[in-house]
Amino acid sequence: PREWTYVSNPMFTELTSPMFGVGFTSPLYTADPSAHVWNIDGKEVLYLYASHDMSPAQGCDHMDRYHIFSTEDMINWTDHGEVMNAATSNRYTGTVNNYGEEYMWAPDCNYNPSDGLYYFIYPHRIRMNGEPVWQHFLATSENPAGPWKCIGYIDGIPSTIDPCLFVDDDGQAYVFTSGQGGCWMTKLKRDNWLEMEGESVMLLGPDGDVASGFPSFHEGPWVFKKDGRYYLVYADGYTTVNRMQYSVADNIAGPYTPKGVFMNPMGCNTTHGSVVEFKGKWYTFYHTADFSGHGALRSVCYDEQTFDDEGNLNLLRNFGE
Ligand code: FUB
Repeated sequence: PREWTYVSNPMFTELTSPMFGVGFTSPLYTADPSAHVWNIDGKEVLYLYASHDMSPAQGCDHMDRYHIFSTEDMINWTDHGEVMNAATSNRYTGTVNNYGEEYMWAPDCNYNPSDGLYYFIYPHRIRMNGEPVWQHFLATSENPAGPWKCIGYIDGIPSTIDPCLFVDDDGQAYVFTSGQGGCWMTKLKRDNWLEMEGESVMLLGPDGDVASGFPSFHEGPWVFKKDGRYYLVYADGYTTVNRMQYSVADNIAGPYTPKGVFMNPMGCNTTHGSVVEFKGKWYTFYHTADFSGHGALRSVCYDEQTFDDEGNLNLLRNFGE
């Protein structure tokens, strides 16, 4: 039998849903977890930035808000509530709230050492000149769970999804995104994360990972650094479900060497996750749809992640397909 270590379920919340009305009570479905560890008042705290699944009928095209979670022990989780939604963001963009066109998908967050602020980044599909386009918005806060103030979007990144906001040891920030045929890296200006330093570059194409013998890059890039090497984790395009693969590089801009699959499908057609070190152990966060039985109502969970002697990610529990 499958056993999941969930973050948010069974956690029930009251939602206002265009489909079900005001005060509709539902499990809080979450997906696409981005995990970060911050030092808060001398304590290590793990924060989780996730997408929020809401409607089985409309699926991902209905996600328009976020919750943030935190833990100090990987057992007890705090839900910091609804921290951002399309209506809030629309106040900045001035666009009309129009469900179905204004999705907000997999977010991330990072800390900017130069101004001491946390930056929440989220891909928001909006209409520009009548055309749908994904923009990567930034919201800042003095605290890792908000309250957030939207400051606009990073103008110039190709219309892509799933931003991973990675800050290197020297404080330089990069955004990794997926779409338009591959994985993109965008370097940000040191003194202004709303602006790009140069152009976005494609790091991995859909067929870049030939070593595994399967179609490779699909979406959901996540970058972490361990022992001086950059690990790029992502969902592949394996049949109708996705597995998680990874590539490694000595330089952030590559070349990235494909290392293959480290997570088989985990009870959902999409996969998307993050790998993080917390209090001496490593964890991989991902999502499964087993709790709801519906691929558009996902739940975030995690497993401990181990590495072999060469620093390769060991395969996670293999529940098969
Ligand atoms: O959650 C919406 C989308 O589904 C994400 O952006 C993708 O990575 C996939 O998980």
